[in-house]
Amino acid sequence: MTIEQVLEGNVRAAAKLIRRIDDNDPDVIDELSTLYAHTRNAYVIGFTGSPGVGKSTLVDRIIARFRALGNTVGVLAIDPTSPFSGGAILGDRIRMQKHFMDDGVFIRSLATRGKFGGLTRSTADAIVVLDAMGKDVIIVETVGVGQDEIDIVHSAHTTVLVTIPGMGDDIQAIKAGLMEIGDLFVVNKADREGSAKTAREIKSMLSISGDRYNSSGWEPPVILSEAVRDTGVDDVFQAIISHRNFLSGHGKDGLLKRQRSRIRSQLFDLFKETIIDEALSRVGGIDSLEMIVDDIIDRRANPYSASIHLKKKAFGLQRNE
Ligand SMILES: Nc1nc2c(ncn2[C@@H]2O[C@H](COP(=O)(O)OP(=O)(O)OP(=O)(O)O)[C@@H](O)[C@H]2O)c(=O)[nH]1
Ligand SMILES: [Mg+2]
Repeated sequence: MTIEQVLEGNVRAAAKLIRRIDDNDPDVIDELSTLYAHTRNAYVIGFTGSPGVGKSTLVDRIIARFRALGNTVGVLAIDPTSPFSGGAILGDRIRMQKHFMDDGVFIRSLATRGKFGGLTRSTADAIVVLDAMGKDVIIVETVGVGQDEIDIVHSAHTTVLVTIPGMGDDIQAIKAGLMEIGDLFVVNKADREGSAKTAREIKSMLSISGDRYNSSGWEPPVILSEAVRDTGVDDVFQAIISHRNFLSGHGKDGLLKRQRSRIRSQLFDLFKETIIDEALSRVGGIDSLEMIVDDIIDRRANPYSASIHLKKKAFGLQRNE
């Protein structure tokens, strides 16, 4: 029943399912298994960057452009830092209000901190829901420039890194690894001083570590924008479309690779979670782990032998032993 509704694009049914994903309801796997066959590989775009750089404002503008082309859009706002879910973040963090009345746009937020890499998992699950409900384009907004964000945007076809002038920390983060995942770089708030300099810095970093791009043939553009005034947003949109075209043409291998790596990491995460759940229950749950932690603190045990011991306890003995 619910599944049919989701497939018909019913907003309340989809919202309910995403809420259950966010709440870590283990039974949601049944629905997801059925929905998966109905996913059609919607185009997934990730927007990531430090708090307040203007991601939501930019996403809001990008939504309008996809809508003008007749595409339906799903948006997931991911917020691992917030203890609130749903309404609270929607109000505070998402500046996409003007799309709330539009049937073709569906906006939800996810705040799960989950169990083991839960946020990446629940993002992948929510993408399945939005895809199955028929959205053409799915936009994922993540706050931050750390490893979590890298993992999350791993599930995107096109990743947009947003920064602003004078954010030295961002530049360092980009240098340290985020560079690898950016398909386009946006220097937003270009009305502020130093935007051209920031763009130059990013470009020069890109040219230094250009190997990856030269081999794929895609050169990540660096674009200046002023999202509040809708300036430069056409360029951002065009760059997204160019990257999409690149992936379906020239970069087809790249697209297949991304798809593979996305499915691989999703499968790996799920498998890991199943195994850990099973193993934990066999060794007496999280409480018995805590007891071992006490032993390790007191040096009555060490994490190396303890983990091997746990493994043996969970899986080591054959049934007939
Ligand atoms: N001066 C200036 N302000 C901007 C620009 N774009 C967005 N802002 C403002 O920056 C603030 C933060 O914008 P958001 O779009 O909420 O930024 P965000 O990155 O989504 O923020 P979080 O989701 O909280 O991380 C808002 O007050 C926007 O109006 C811009 O181009 N120039
Ligand atoms: Mg935001």
